[in-house]
Amino acid sequence: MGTNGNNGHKAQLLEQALKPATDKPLVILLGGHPDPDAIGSALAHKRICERLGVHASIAHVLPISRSENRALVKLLNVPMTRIKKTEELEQFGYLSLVDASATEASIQLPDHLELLTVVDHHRPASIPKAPFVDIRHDVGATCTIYTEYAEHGLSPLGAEGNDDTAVATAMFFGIQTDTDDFAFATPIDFRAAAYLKPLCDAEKLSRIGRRSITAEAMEAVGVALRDLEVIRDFAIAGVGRVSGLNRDAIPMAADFIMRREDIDTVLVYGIVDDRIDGSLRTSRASVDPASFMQNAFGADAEGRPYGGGRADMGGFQVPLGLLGEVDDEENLWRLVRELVHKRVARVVPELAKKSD
Ligand SMILES: [Mn+2]
Repeated sequence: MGTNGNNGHKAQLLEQALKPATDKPLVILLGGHPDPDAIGSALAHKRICERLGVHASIAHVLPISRSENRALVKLLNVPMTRIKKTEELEQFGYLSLVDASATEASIQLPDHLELLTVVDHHRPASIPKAPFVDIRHDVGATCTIYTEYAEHGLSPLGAEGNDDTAVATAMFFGIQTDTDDFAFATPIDFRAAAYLKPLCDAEKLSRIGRRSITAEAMEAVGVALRDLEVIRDFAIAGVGRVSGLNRDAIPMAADFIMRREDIDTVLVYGIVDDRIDGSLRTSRASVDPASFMQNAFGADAEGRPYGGGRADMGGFQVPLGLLGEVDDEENLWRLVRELVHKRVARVVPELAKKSD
């Protein structure tokens, strides 16, 4: 591969950026709800830090929301701490970001925290300023980039009698999930996965990959199927209320309904905490999820659209506002359902006729 020399160089630059950071502990702070790619990359990064004598911890702010990701953390004993307050970050002097190029917005970082490294595969809103930045768009996962560092860095996975099984297994699963089970994997992702595979715990990989879902999420999918309305090739379904921990039941239900052969666009919504949370999925090239949701739900008082853009392409969140004061859950759901149908009817007019 013609790029190996270059990426070997990147591994050296990463080590050079981390090497002097032995005077204060470093935190790898994960953004959003930690997913397998972020967790696998964080483990890989922590391992590099350890080899260099840098004390590194993995932390996250938002809960791990998918049960398969909780299974990953549990089965592989991933050392991760959830933090809720800025004070809990005071002890750290250095910051590393993996699978993200901006820091988690839901927490204020201490001023003295110094951003050392950024490794990511998403398009950044702005290029972050740090001694080491490696952002690539030709790979499907950040774990792929860390696999290349492992191959070309100072200590390959599994070398020197080290047991790197947990790290390799998490990294493989990170590539697998971020590439949609390799459907969108690039040749570089396949190459990385091939490097990791013999180092993985195949039994654990298969158990994590079974993707158990919580009883609440399964119940939510059931509610969605009973509520399902189909208008030509468009489907809409509400899941009722789901807890914040199980909000992924909404995209999960959307993905499941998308498999129905006679539809190509689906919108699933529910109540999560104090907001309406939804997911739009489409396989039709002419439907742009961002403008669909903007046409249906508009924007907030500051002109920010309720959906589209950002990380979750087909996601939208609308605050309940005054509706949140309705005490009766059944009434609240009826109102939310009516509101969503009314708004979606702006884009799918037949829905209004059907709801009458
Ligand atoms: Mn990723």
